[in-house]
Amino acid sequence: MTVAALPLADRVRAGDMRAIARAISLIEDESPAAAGLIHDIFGETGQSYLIGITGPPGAGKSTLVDKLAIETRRAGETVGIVAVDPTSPFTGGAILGDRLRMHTHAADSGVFIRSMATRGQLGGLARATSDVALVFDAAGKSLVIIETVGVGQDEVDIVRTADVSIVVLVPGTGDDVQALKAGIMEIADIFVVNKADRDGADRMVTSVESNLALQAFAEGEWRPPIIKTEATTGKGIAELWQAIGAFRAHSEGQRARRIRSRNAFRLRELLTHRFLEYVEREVLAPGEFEQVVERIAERELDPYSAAAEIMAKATGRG
Ligand SMILES: Nc1nc2c(ncn2[C@@H]2O[C@H](COP(=O)(O)OP(=O)(O)OP(=O)(O)O)[C@@H](O)[C@H]2O)c(=O)[nH]1
Ligand SMILES: [Mg+2]
Repeated sequence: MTVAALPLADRVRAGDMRAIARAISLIEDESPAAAGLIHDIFGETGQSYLIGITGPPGAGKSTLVDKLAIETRRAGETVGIVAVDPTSPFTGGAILGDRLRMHTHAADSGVFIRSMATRGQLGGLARATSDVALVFDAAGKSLVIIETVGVGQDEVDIVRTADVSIVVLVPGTGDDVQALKAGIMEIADIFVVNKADRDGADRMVTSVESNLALQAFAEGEWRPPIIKTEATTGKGIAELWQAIGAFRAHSEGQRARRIRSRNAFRLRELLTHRFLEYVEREVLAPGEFEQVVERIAERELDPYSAAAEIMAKATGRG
């Protein structure tokens, strides 16, 4: 039997690039076949080390990830990269970015990159991103890097439940404190201050330092290091890779807990999605959801009572 004739899951497991691409497309299109594929491969996943990278738009995350990929390849790792590209699908930004980045690694079959454009539904995107990570995992990539913009709880959760969470900050964003408030500070295992070639990099480092100084770290507890990088030139990338290694060694005993919370997040997200889908399809008549929304708009009904009514209908406990 030729490789192409094998079931998709087997070809993914064999690390076949075209099969990986096909699997990702199924996931992206929310094809029912994607659930079957995840079913087939899930048992063997959990091997890859997941690196989550987040930060404000334009912080240089993609540039950093590309340089980091090169560094990890030197260390003998194989890498799958999935980036959530916030660019509007109308501008084709994701596709263009994808092409440019693939070009960087074109000669290297050890790196696989896929960007996913946000299509408005962030929840679906979080699900798709974690599924793509599973595909890379099953395909035998030793590292999976997930890049998301640090906006929206789902995207932050993806990174929070990775094996290591990296938060990228940049100097000169006007108000440094503003960036610190973005709700992504708490999740960092490692801080990166990128664009260190710019004015204010040291000030940014100091801001993060003073933020960390407010927290009480127990004896032997990991204290997030702050790494200055210049993603465009690759300066600081080796230090970042070292910090990842140090965190990995330090947190070995906690990895199971991370995986657990990753799976809890995934299950919760899926259930929420499935339940809503069920309610809209099976419980409510066509257009009923919109009618309820209309009644809320008219102040005839409050959202709590509306939800209670729908819950009662769905559970038969009216
Ligand atoms: N001066 C300077 N520019 C950088 C550095 N790193 C990245 N850039 C530039 O910053 C811009 C944004 O870089 P990206 O890597 O696309 O940033 P991103 O965080 O992935 O952006 P989004 O995915 O759109 O949020 C590009 O023009 C990069 O060339 C750096 O260290 N120094
Ligand atoms: Mg990017």
